[in-house]
Amino acid sequence: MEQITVGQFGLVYNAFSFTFAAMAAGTLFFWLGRSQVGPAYKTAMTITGLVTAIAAYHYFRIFESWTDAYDVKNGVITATGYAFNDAYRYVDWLLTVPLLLIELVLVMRLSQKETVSKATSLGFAAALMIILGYPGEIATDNSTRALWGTLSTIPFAYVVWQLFSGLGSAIERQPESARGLIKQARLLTFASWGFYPIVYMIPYTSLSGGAVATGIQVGYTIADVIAKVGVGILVYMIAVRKSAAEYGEQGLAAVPAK
Ligand code: RET
Repeated sequence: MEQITVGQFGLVYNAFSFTFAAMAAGTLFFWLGRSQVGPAYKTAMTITGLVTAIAAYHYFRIFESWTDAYDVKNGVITATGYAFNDAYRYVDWLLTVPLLLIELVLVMRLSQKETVSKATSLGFAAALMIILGYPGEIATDNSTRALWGTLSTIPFAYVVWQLFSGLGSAIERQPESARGLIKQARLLTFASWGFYPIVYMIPYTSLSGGAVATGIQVGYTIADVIAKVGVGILVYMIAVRKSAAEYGEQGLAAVPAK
């Protein structure tokens, strides 16, 4: 384990703790928000809450793994010998990244054929990106890290291209009132996703030891909050706005409860 300082340990500890709370609160908000949207958007809200629920569980485990990896006594920190487990993060991504893309596709309410084909191709590429990234993340030498990172960038580039070109034409068919928000959700997805490969490259900077481990953990954590809770809030706003456009401002009350 890298030798970290007590301050670095505390920073990561607080970031994990905050993120567990944000994911758990997001889950409640998104699932309760189902009652505020029309029937066509309820599945999108269910999935948005599922993403944060899966992440809340994993942040709880990540937090525990972090506290198991170090001992702080009398202001001195020592590694316990239990390695911090990076697999929780990658298993979390493996489940939630395809779901995040599916939530974006669902809220657009495309034809059934388009929904299935876009959700499948985007979901598959996202899973491949995570699987290829993992061996690099746990590698101890920088050249193995670079090799897997480069391979993972291929499906990553496909997803980004699909978000901009593939979904681009579909956006023009969305209700006028929701178009701006959908573009914002796409931009926030793009910006937050772009942050992950940058964090992955921290070991190539002049930082060393504990600063690298701290930068990676805090960086991925910030990106996760934006990608899951931030994008989720935008998806909720899109669903509310599209429901109003399609079912009428007062119309939602008239939609029979299921
Ligand atoms: C890796 C490895 C290096 C190359 C690339 C990567 C991309 C990771 C991404 C992760 C997105 C995660 C999300 C999580 C939760 O909400 C795997 C770091 C391109 C884009 C959105």
